[in-house]
Amino acid sequence: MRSFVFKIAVAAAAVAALPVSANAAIVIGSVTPGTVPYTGPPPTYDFDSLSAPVTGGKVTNTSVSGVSAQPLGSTGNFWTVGPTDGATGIMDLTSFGDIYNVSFIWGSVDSYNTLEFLDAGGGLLKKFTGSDIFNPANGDQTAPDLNPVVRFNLTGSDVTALARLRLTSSSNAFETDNFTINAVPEPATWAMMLLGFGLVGFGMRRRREFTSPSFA
Ligand SMILES: [Ca+2]
Ligand SMILES: [Ca+2]
Repeated sequence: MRSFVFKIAVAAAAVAALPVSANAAIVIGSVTPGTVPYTGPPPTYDFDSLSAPVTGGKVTNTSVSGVSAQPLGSTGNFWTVGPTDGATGIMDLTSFGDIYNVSFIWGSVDSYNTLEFLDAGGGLLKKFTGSDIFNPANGDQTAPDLNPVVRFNLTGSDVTALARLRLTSSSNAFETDNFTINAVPEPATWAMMLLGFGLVGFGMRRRREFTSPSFA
């Protein structure tokens, strides 16, 4: 019995030591200055050959002075949201099931750009503004720091709950391209899941042994 408790304690400590939290959270994983050409993760949606399930805003390949600018590193079409092109843009992610991270080029980051992660009922899971990405978020159209590839990491129940992204911008504009939606767990997440399955299996084996009726 002592060794059983000891094994559970060792396994629990190992789970606690892993870097991935089981708590629901959506956090900024990385903000990588933009490059020309683009060197971020392979896009799921580039608004060109890989069309995106978006409504609102405008998909265009043309920068318009005072309205929207193609993000640094973006090619072909990009997606822009703002008062002129449509101030609310929605990307539907319900076809993915679980989502472990989302990244995209956030072009000419402005303090008045807002990104919201929503669940299937429209409930807010997490909200970020341009000022969370870079300060000052002054909308510079050529500075790599203000046209970064931003990656958001999801953990816990948020992995399953995320259903759509909502982009809003109270002034022109919130420009984006090259969205990558990752539905495959990271290696560290896999390790934790496998350890979890192992613990459950171990517990079930022990319970069977302890509850077996004895007629001896
Ligand atoms: Ca594009
Ligand atoms: Ca902008």
